[in-house]
Amino acid sequence: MAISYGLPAPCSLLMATLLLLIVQAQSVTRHYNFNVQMANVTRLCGTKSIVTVNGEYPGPALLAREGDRVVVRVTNRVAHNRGTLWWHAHISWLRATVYGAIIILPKHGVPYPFAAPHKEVPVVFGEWWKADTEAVVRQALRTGGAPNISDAFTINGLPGPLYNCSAKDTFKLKVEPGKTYMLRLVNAALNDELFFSVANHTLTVVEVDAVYVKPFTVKTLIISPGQTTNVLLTAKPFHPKANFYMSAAPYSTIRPGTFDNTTVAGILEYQKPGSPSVPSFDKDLPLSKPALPRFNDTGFVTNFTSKLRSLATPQYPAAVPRGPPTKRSSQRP
Ligand SMILES: [Cu+2]
Repeated sequence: MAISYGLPAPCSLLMATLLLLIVQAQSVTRHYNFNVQMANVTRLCGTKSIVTVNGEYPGPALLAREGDRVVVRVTNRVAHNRGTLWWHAHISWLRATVYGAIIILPKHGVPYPFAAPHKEVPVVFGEWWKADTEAVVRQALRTGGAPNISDAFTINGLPGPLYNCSAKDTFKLKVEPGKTYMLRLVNAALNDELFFSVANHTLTVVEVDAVYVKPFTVKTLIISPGQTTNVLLTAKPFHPKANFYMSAAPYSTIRPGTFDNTTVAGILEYQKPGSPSVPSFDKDLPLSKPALPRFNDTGFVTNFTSKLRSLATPQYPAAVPRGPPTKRSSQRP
């Protein structure tokens, strides 16, 4: 330690201890209050209301010293804070493993604009590399080439039975006959748009990116990385004496081999009547697999996205401009 150089030994020890104490005392907890709120801001001779933190634009800087503890208390004061969102890391490729759902229920006493589901289940899609993802991205930066594609997709962190050495890591959704479940789908994959389907069942899309949509029913849906989609899945009225794959595979218009063209599967299983607590998974039952679209089925994707409509009810109005656009709003910069 440079500062104690040349001091007698006991003194140097004392100095070191003192220094340590000072360093410890200097490692502090810093508290920040972030109020997410609307504020009027005037730029280019025009005033508009924007979302800000503490009314500041840009928002306040978070300052800390390495080793400090930072506590940020975020209070959201803007309207429409409801739905499925997700959080994730944003440094390098940490997002490959550092992510999770954010679920914001409606206020107490405010119903969904559809019949309340029996249960709600987060279903988060991800990607898994056998290699260290930091090494994957480092290599891509060094060579200037595309990063190595992932080895598997995951459902709630589990690649499922279609990959080597993975059968025990399978997401299982257990349902009761006749009940409706809301799956809160999140695509947390780094790079891939995904088709998703549950064999022999339909999915009713009710919310996309935390906004209610006019419900529509499909056998397969498409979800982009970063997107969320809530779907209702109604179980068959009687035990179907079968298990069903819930599968996801990528949509891509680029050359095969340049993206992870594998399929992740979870298993939808029915609770045996009268024995709800018994672990019911019966692997001897027949297993149905959904037919997913071809990886480059752009027609499917176009057809799916054309079905997205706002709810447009009195409670959830759609702010659609009426009449032709004014000269100003149609101006291009
Ligand atoms: Cu992000």
